[in-house]
Amino acid sequence: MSAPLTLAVDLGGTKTLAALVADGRIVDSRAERTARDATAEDWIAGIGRLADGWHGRFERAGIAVTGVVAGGCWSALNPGVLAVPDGFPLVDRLQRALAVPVRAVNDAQAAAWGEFRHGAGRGVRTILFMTVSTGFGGGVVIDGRLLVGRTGIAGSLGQLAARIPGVDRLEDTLSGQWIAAQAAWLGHSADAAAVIGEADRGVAWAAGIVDASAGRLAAVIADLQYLFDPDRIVIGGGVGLASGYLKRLRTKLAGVRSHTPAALVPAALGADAGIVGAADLAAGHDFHATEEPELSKEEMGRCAG
Ligand code: BMX
Repeated sequence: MSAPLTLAVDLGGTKTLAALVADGRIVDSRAERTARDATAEDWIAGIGRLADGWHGRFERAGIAVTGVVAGGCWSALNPGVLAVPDGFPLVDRLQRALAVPVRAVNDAQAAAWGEFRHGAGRGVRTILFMTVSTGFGGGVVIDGRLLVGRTGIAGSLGQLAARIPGVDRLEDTLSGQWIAAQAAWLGHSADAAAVIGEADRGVAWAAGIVDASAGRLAAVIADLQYLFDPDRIVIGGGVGLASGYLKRLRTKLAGVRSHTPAALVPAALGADAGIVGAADLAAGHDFHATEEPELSKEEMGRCAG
């Protein structure tokens, strides 16, 4: 008997992926750019369109989103990554659009779970997943449990304090958006991928930017190692997975003070880590996972509409 299909969606600050997934395997997939200026209702309608043609083939859905999910409500931590309205009733809206049960989770948490179950974290107990993408996010699996947290923010590494005076978030000193903004500030119109490409070709201004980002990531990795002592650190995201970026990160890591470093590996599922994790979570495979956060009525009330 074939495994039941799950519709999985990964909605990030740049790209939205949708796929039919069976037991960690992608059966069919579609992608489009995230309409950054559209409304959340438009994003839901967009997911409905991506899933068009698959209706009747899946019996549940999992969605991984940039931002925090608590009690089925979705909000931005950093609206600059994606301007999610505060407390958007994500699960309710998507269940209505798709007519199947939906489970929603943060994108980096989903990717951490995907890598733990089907990717670079197989066979170990504790992993840290970090995505350097539009923003900078993270997910933690400790001793086989996905850490979601009381209010859903566990692993949100981008929101840690920046080490630069005048900058609030660590994310705003190393993310894909930061890389592109630095290039623009230096007079170059290039997205993060193009900046890494230039750095690979030995262009000094680009190498300086990528090295600064990788150096800041290396410093936080060294800190987190003391906190979690993970078996593996898995790097994902469009920026994190660029070979030139990983190479620079490894060089920077060699230069930071750390205890015996954990193995640093690229996400084995690549850009599909979030999709695979969201599908697995929707199928209820996180039998060890922290329960959905228990929120007070007041906190639940933040879910608008
Ligand atoms: C931001 C935050 C995280 C997210 C991370 C990576 C928002 C909208 N997002 O730190 O929740 O995990 O970016 O997101 O506040 P991505 O879109 O770059 O994949």
